[in-house]
This record gives sequence, C-alpha cells and structure tokens, in this order.
Amino acid sequence: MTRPQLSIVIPAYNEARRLPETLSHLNRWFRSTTLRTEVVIVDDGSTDGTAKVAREAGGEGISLLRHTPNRGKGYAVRRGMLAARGERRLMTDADLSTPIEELPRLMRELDHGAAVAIGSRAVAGARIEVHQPAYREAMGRVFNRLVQLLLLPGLKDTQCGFKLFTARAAAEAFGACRLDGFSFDVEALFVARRRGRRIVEVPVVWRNDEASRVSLGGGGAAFADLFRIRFLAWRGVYGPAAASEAAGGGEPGPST
Ligand SMILES: Nc1nc2c(ncn2[C@@H]2O[C@H](COP(=O)(O)OP(=O)(O)O)[C@@H](O)[C@H]2O)c(=O)[nH]1
Ligand SMILES: [Mg+2]
Repeated sequence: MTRPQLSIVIPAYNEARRLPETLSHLNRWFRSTTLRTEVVIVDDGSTDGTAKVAREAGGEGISLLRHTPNRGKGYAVRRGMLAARGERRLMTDADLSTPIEELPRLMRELDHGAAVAIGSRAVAGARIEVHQPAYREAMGRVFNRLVQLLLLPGLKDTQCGFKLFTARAAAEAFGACRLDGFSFDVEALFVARRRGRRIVEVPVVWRNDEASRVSLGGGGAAFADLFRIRFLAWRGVYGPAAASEAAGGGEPGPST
C-alpha cells in the first residue's frame, strides 16, 4: 500500500460516547482533502466499548491498536505515533477540542521547514471558544511557567492536544520518550529540541469539552514528571544535545 501522507493518531480512554461523532466528522473532512490519510485509534485500556465503536466506525484507513490495562495518554500517543506510517503525523484528542479544520495552519509550518508544529492557546491569534474550568486554566499557567523554566523556554502552551510532527521527528522524539502520563508532550518536545529540531507554536481554535478524563491526581503527577525529565536528561537518557540546542535552545525568535 502507498504510504499515507498524513496519520491522525487519536488516544482514546473510555471514548465510546465521543468517538462516533469525532470519526464521522473526520470522515466528512477527508472528502475535502486530497491527502492520503490514515487514522490510528489507540484504545488505552478502555472499559466502555471504545474498541467496538472504533471497529464499527472503522473502514479503509482506520486502524485500531489496543492494550490493557490503562497506561495513560502519554503511552497511548507514543504507541500510536510510532506505529503510524504517515509522512506527517498529527496527534489529536478524541473530543476534537481543536477542530481538524485547523490542520492546514500546522501543515504550512512544516512546508516551511519546521519539524514540529504545535497548536497553542497562548499565543496571539488563538481563539478559545469554550474555556476550560478556571482552576484548570490557572493550573495550566503555573505548569507552563515551570515548563519554560526547567525545560522549554519560549514555548507558551505545550499542553494543547493537537500537534503535528514530520515522520522523522515523531520517530526520533517518541522513540526516546519514557513518560506515560500528561507530561509526555513536554518530554517529546524537549527531545525534539535537544536534537536540534525546529518547533513552531501555532495559534489555534479551542472548544473545551467538559467531559474530561483528567483527574487532579494526574495533574499533580504531571508536575513531578517535569523534574523527572530534567533528571533523565542529566542522566543522558535522551542522548547528547545537538549543537544548536546546546548553543541556546535552537532557532532564534519567538516562534521556537
Ligand atoms: N485522561 C486520560 N486521557 C487519556 C488517557 N489515555 C488516553 N487519553 C485520551 O487523551 C485525550 C484527552 O483527554 P481529555 O479528557 O479530553 O483531556 P482534557 O481535554 O485535557 O480534559 C482524549 O482523547 C482521551 O481519550 C488516560 O489514561 N487518561
Ligand atoms: Mg478534552
């Protein structure tokens, strides 16, 4: 089979209710694009019939990976990104909080040479149509302060679930990742930048879906994981830093 130009990786934990609408929306969107596309759904130990829904909606170009028990969003995305075959690989949440219609903005950045384009709610031009609860937004701001301080200076939102990688950047970054929880985005971006890959933050639309699977405990663990990434980097787990990273964090300018 010819290689897909785009893989859409969807981590799914108990998404039987949200997945059908998401998949039918994606199917409609496929008709508007000429890209050869595959969808990879990763059922992360769901107990609610997610796999059945995915199989029923499935068809050509939709594949399902399953594991039990639940391992976390990081594990699910990593598995999907490494199994995907597309020349470019998008990870997106099952609730399409960032609509798939935003994809061309990210594609454009890869056309212009970026290795990774990440959807962002915190840069000029972003449009938050439905906000997260105030405590999540506040926690997100504190989290980002720490992310920038410890690991990724200059990136204002690493937690939006909509990110596009070239095949090479995806294999490189996710191949080196260790974390299964919610800091996996930070880890993948940290590794990508360490290898000297250019990351661009792109303003996107966000419509929060209140049916969140994120628990407060999971949020706490995410903070601890930031220190873990620093520690693993110090231990050499992510390999040596590329010259451009060692010289000061990759490309100059606000978009890195
Ligand atoms: N919370 C959570 N989400 C997971 C897990 N594994 C995969 N996911 C997926 O991660 C995505 C984001 O989850 P969501 O609850 O919408 O997060 P939120 O929008 O940040 O509150 C969804 O596609 C989930 O199905 C997991 O173990 N826990
Ligand atoms: Mg959500």
